[in-house]
Amino acid sequence: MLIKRAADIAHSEITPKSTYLNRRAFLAGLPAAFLGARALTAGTKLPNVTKSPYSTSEKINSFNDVSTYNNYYEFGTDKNEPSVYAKGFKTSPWTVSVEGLCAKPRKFSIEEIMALAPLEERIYRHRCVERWSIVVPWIGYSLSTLLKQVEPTSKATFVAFETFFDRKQMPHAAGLDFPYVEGLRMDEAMHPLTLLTVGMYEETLPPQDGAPVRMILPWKYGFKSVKSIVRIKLVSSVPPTSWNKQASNEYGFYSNVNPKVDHPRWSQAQERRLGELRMRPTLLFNGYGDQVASLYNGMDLKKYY
Ligand SMILES: Nc1nc2c(c(=O)[nH]1)N[C@H]1C(S)=C(S)[C@@H](COP(=O)(O)O)O[C@H]1N2
Ligand SMILES: [Mo]
Repeated sequence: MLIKRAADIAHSEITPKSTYLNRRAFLAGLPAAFLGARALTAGTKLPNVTKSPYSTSEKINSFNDVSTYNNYYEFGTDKNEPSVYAKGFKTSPWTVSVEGLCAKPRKFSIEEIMALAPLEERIYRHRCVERWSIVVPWIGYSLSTLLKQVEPTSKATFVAFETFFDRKQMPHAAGLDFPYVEGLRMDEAMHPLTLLTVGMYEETLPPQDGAPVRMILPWKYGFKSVKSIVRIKLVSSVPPTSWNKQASNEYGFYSNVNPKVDHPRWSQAQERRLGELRMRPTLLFNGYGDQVASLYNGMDLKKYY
């Protein structure tokens, strides 16, 4: 059977339905595009995405690079496994609970998250601790927009993330304790570069890239950028993080990209862009130092790795 993607459907075919959806959207105060069930399946075109001044002008990797070479241990530990084993991952219905030290804790449906703020395309460099890097046009908005909704109290100094885990849907999960957890300091979480991500390449995220909602932190190693988030908790002390629990001498809490701090088993001074053969020099904070270095003023980055 041929299944049409939203972008392939002629306007004339959908007009009656869109009239109906517009009415529902008006009633709910949400953009119409997010109310149809089809809008939330993987690979659906996202409308009205604006360009961001935070984007790099470097050459973008192919969609194929970014969707077939993945780290997502819930769907297998080999880079090619998530694109195979995450097929059919159920991302609807989906809710994200935002809770903890805040005045207005609540659950957000994925539709509410998509409609909370204008979606921006942010072309970011992304660096994995295993020394590969990619350039991806992600789509989302700053995490601060979501956090402000729940009104964090002054006691909220860190943010803890928990991601989805279901052994039945993830029978190939291996190599870590699940669910995968991560954390940020509050000022890192509120930084405008910190992207709550719902899409890439003009579409909703494929499951292997973290559908329906993930983080992207371009100045940190890839493992901080958690996929398929279900809980965001405002807390008052450093939250546990999956890779630190696994090997604390290899993976610290901050995990800022730093060519001068080697991984105990290999140098971090160079990286290979997917699709290229040559090695490139790795930049401090992955090249985002102008924006983020001030977050770490006075900190010994060799100690706080
Ligand atoms: N839930 C979850 N999130 C995760 C991971 C994971 O195994 N599970 N791997 C991390 C690592 S190590 C990297 S490099 C990035 C990879 O994102 P990408 O596959 O979209 O490039 O996802 C991160 N987020
Ligand atoms: Mo990674």
